[in-house]
Order: sequence, then C-alpha cells, then structure tokens
Amino acid sequence: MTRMPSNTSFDDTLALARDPYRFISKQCERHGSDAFETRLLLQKVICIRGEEAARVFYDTSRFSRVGVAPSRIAKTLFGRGGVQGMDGNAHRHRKMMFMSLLTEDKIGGLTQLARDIWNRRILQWSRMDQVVLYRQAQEVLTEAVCQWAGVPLDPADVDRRTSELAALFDYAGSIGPNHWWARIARKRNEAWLRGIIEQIRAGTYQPLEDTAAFIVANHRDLDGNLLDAQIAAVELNNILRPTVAVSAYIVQCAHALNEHPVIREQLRDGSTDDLHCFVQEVRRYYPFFPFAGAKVKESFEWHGYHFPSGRNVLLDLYGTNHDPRPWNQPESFRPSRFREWDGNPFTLIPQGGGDHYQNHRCPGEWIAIEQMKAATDVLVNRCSYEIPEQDLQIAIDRLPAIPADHFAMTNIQLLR
Ligand code: MYR
Repeated sequence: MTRMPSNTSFDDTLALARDPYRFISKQCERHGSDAFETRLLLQKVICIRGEEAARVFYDTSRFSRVGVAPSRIAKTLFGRGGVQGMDGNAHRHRKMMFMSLLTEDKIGGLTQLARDIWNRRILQWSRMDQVVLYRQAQEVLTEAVCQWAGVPLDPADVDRRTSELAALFDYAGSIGPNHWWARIARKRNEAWLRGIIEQIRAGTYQPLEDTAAFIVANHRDLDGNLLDAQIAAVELNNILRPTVAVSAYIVQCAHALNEHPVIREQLRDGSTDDLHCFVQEVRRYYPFFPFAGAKVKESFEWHGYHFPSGRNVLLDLYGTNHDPRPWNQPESFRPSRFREWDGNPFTLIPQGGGDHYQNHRCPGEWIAIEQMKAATDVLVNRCSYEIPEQDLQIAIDRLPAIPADHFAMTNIQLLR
C-alpha cells in the first residue's frame, strides 16, 4: 500500500473557501498525485480528481451519499430528504421520477416556453437604459420552469419567487447574512411548494398530468406510499432551482461570446452542431459546481491508496474538466474540440459524471444544455446590445463564479 499524500495544515476549510474551484487541483499538482488527504470542517477528507478518480467515485458499490451534504448546504442548496442524499434502489426509484420528466419532447416544451419569454423580454429591455443579464436570465427561467412544471406563478410574484430560488444556489457557499437569507428563502420556497402539493392531492388544484407538479405530488416510494408533502416540496424545488441556476451558465455564454468575437460570428445563423459545441465548451471551461461529495461505504484500495470506511471524499469537478490528460490545452476556450469528442462520461463532469439513471449525475443536464443554446441564440441572433464599462472578470472565488458585475447590457435592440 502507498501512503496517501497529506496536507500538513491543520485544516484547509478557509483555503478551499478562498479558491473553491482550484484548490483541489492545485494541491494535486503540488503532491504529484490524483488523491490527497486533508481536513475540512475539522474532519478528515480525501480529495480526488481526474477521469480514473471519477470512475471510482461513481461506483455505487463503493460510495454512499446518505448524510454527506454538510448541514449548511442541506439547509440552503439541497433541502432535506431529497434525491441527493439517497442510495441504492431507493435512489434509483426516485431518480426515475426525475428522468420521466426529461424526455426530448418535454425538454423541447420547456425550451419553447423560455424562448417566448426571452423574446418578450428583449422588447422590454429595448425600452430600458440597462439590464443585468444574470438577474434577467433568472427571471426568464423562473417563469418558464414554473409554467412548464405546472406550478402556478402570478406575474406579480415572479420577482420574489426568482429571488428565493436564486438565493438557494447563489448563497449556498456564503457565510453571514447571505447564508441566513438563503435559509429563509428555502423555508419560504418549500412552504409555497408544499401548499401546491397539498392542493393537488386534495383535488383543489389540477395541473396537467404530465407536469412535474402532478408527477411529484403523485409519486409513490418503493413501499407504495406517497412522499411526505414536505419531501415532495423539496423534490419539486429540485426541479425549479437547478433550472434557474442555469442563469450562471447563460452569463458565462455571454461572457464567452464577448471574449471570442470570431466564435460569435460563426454562431450567427450557424449550424446547430456549432451551437452544441459552443455550449459544451462553456460547460467544460467555465466554473459551475466545484466538487461533489460522497462517503466510503466499505474500505477499499485505489491505486495503492487506502480509502477507509466512512471517510468523506470530494471529487474535483472543475479540475477534472481542466485536466490536461483528456483535454488538450484545457485553459484555452475551443468549442471545436467537441466535434471529435468521444462522449466519455468521466472526463466532462460539470454536473457530475457516470450514468444519469444509476449515479448522482444531474438529471437536468439536458435542460441546462438546451437552455444555454436557446439563450446563446437569443444573444447572437435575436438581439443586439452593447456592453457598458464594467468588471467582466470571472469572480473565481464566488459560487457560482460569474463576471463580477453579473454582465450588464445596454442599448438592446430586437433584431427580427
Ligand atoms: C443546483 O441548484 O442544484 C445546482 C446549482 C449550481 C450552482 C453552482 C454553485 C453553487 C455551489 C455551492 C456548493 C458549495 C459546496 C460547498
């Protein structure tokens, strides 16, 4: 057995918080190893990165997700009792509920709703001095996903429901007042969604039978029981919130278009393949989810390293997307690399790796891709805009990392 490299600092929580996307890779480089041990929140943790590490991390016989999310993340980003903290058959069964919502047809329906809202918004923007894309995208996605999911949303409530949903991912990594606001936002959001679930069950509100609200309200666990209304609310939130979080990727698409005018030009009425490659490269290149966590089930050895039972393990998602072994010149933004890509589910893992049905890979990945394509098309082909003086630097210490000023736009015109 080989001794796993270990950080000598007493605890690395602050170092990780200061550089959440690059900490693991930098330490791996320093140790010359794809695995090292450290302490986070005073607990021993093994950090791993790269394709081989992702393969072992998504081996469900080796890792568990039960009770893995730190309490502050469970109380903001994920909620309690949802799919993220489940294992085995119960996880697969719950995951099927999500996957049943994600047929090509249904995703197409959501994309069309969002396109219509984007078009309406551009008209409004053309009468405004300045808009901030991050917030606008959040509102578009909130409206679209609520309508799609059969969650009634009064136009007067778009602003506050957007703020609540956005707080859950925008402040999940925060401390202080933002963290507390995210906790309040989760409570409010769950109460709202729980009310809708209860109305559906009582028959006082009847959404279409193929909507997320109807499916979640009527989902039965492996024992044939309806989900507790509170857990059903957490799962309905698990459909709304991550869709709104695609706003971070949309701002990154806008950033990439601005940084690479030649690529932008290629996308003007370009092929759907070009658009797909662009979006995949944004997902690979830009930071989104920094790392995923799991716990070792039974002790095992990997590459000579000992992984003891119960040890928490973090897989570096951002670092794996920037690993120079599968990705030639990973620090250059080159959508064309995806023309030849082999689709390896362990090298491009911005939203988790492995299999959508078996593993904890984000079921909404295809929603993200389609929403990013739609928004990129809007930015390239449906409107013109100017970018006022602002800080466009990606704030890499922020979660999610987006341009510091959230991408302000002025002089917006509808093109056709
Ligand atoms: C989701 O809503 O499930 C996806 C949200 C993605 C946003 C990414 C940034 C937030 C990451 C916070 C994680 C903190 C881990 C300690």
